[in-house]
Amino acid sequence: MKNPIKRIDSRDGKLVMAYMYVAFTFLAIGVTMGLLQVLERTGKFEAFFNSLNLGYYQILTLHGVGLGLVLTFFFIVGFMVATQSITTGGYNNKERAMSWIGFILMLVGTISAVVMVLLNEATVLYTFYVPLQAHVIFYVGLVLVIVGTWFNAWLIFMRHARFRKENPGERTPLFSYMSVVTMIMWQIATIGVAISAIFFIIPWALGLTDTVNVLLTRTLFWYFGHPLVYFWLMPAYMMWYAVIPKIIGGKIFSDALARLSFILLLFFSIPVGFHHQLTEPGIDPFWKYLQVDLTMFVVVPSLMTAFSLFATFESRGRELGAKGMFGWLKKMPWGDARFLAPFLGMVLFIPGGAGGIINASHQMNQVVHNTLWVTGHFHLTVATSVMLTFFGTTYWLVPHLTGRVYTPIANRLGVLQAVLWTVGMLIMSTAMHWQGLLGGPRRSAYSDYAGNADTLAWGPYQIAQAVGGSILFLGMVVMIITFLNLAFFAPKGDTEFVVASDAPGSTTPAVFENWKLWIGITLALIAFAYTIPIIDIVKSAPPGAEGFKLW
Ligand code: HAS
Repeated sequence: MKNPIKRIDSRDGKLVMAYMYVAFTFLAIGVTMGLLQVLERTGKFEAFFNSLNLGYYQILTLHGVGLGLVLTFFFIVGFMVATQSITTGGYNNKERAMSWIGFILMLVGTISAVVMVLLNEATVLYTFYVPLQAHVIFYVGLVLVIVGTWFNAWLIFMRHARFRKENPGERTPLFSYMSVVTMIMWQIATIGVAISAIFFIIPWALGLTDTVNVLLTRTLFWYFGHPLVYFWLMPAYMMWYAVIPKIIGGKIFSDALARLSFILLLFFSIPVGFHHQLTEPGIDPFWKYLQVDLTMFVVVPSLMTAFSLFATFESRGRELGAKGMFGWLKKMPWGDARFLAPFLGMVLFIPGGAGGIINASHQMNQVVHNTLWVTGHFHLTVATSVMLTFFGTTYWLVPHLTGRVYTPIANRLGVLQAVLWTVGMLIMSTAMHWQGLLGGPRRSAYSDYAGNADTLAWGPYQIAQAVGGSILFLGMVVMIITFLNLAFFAPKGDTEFVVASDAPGSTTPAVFENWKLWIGITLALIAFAYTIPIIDIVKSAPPGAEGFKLW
């Protein structure tokens, strides 16, 4: 008789689906806004855009907040809750209630912020740099979203600790471990943006202070902003390490290596925010250089991940009789969208990561900073590698949660989706990189530079972006249809919750659970990279902009 499928507790399943509904609603809204942007930038739809009651930057804010913050946060939290629930044995009522409280805070915060954007009261983009000012409700909404994620972080820590207490001496589940590391990183990083919003920006938006320290708030934003990109990436790595091996019929190459790469991501993802501020005056070049160096260290766990993935594919390929370095390519389950989508994400992460290294290469950053190159970079990383991985996960996670079958039709739609997304993104992001190298600025509407002599030279690239963006829009439509099908219409039945096991005989050193050590090193690195420059920034602030008036 076949082993019965291990099922998630149905109460946890409903909780996770609540997160998924919000995530996919914002996928639809955000991608639609993206399409409007690329069309506007061609300069060919002026009459249409004049008839819309939405400005370009309002659309861009909705796109960035909706996809970069709302879709990702809801999907990531839902995914972590699901994988921890199934691998640790489920939540008790108190733990589940914590996640529901987190969900409600995140939802109320999202609605508040988005309504303000729609009212054109918060056209400040997803980075909300001052001195652009939004309605205070926008900032309060974002704080609520962050606090909601904290409730989930505490839940993840508590459940992990309970597992250790109830199973002394046993190795903790890899999924739970990776979620704990990600959430520790998140907890430490979000304190920066919370301080910036609560102590500086909100009092200023309320009129309690007349001025705000621009450099300090930007620095606090990027203290959070770089780990934000790893908050997107680490859940994708969780799937690459702990799901993909099972889908191809293999085993995790090394549990210990996966844990080590997560610990390195914890160390190095926070003390690197200055690589987003390399062109900003007011930060001593020494500290910029130091953080650029640390950025090169954060590349190492990604290289380890690449190594581990190649090893997983090659081992499985050899088991199936493959020969040579790339013989495994012939043995992979190409027709399975649960594999194809994340795999295409991995392939595009190679140029995406290389672009990141170029951005981080100190003087070379001057060539690309604030150009469309950067937009091309993050569309390859978060919008392709991460999103395709999330889509590949949706195909088995959602039917598992709703008690439905992942049908061959859903799989065919998944394959189509992965191809559309990859082709669309390749066209759009290549054109963005190229236009960036020609000096095309990022975050600019056609109307901003319509009279510029360079506009003619950029024309073909903008048309290419609109073509790519339209294909991506189709990809989004296919994804939403598949999601709705798996959530509500596919036949009732069982779909496996995919969790890979590791190779026989592999061991994991107990030191990995030494949280005091890992958190201590992380805090020391942050103190090293940030203390002196922040003191400098505060001490050298222009009169009235110290930002400490309230204290
Ligand atoms: Fe970045 C700007 C540097 C990774 C996202 N980045 C951004 C922004 C975003 C973003 C959103 O140093 C814009 C922020 C804004 O609004 O201003 N980034 C890096 C570096 C990395 C990096 C060094 N970024 C990411 C990831 C993101 C992301 C991941 C989202 C998820 N980035 C920068 C810098 C800037 C920046 C500067 C500021 C630019 C400026 O001037 O404003 C690294 O972490 C990348 C390491 C990755 C690798 C690739 C490893 C490859 C793997 C795949 C293996 C494939 C397999 C398949 C196995 C080294 C793991 C093989 C199959 C075959 C058939 C071959």
